[in-house]
Amino acid sequence: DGKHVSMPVSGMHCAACAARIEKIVSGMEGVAQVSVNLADESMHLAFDPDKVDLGSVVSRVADLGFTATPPP
Ligand code: 9UX
Repeated sequence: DGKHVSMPVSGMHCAACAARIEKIVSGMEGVAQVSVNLADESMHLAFDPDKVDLGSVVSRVADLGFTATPPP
């Protein structure tokens, strides 16, 4: 059983930005599903908290040049 979370993502300027994030994050262990919305500047994530933590996701997104802000 997994968790779902939505969070803001800043720094995206075109659809390819969103696609890059989806491609990389969806390949991470423990991530079941990821959907990035360019217009909303948001990301929805389904994940297994036993296999991946949100900090790792945020870090990978940062490596791509974007800022994801998880809920506190
Ligand atoms: Mo679009 Mo995003 O040309 O880094 S891929 S702005």
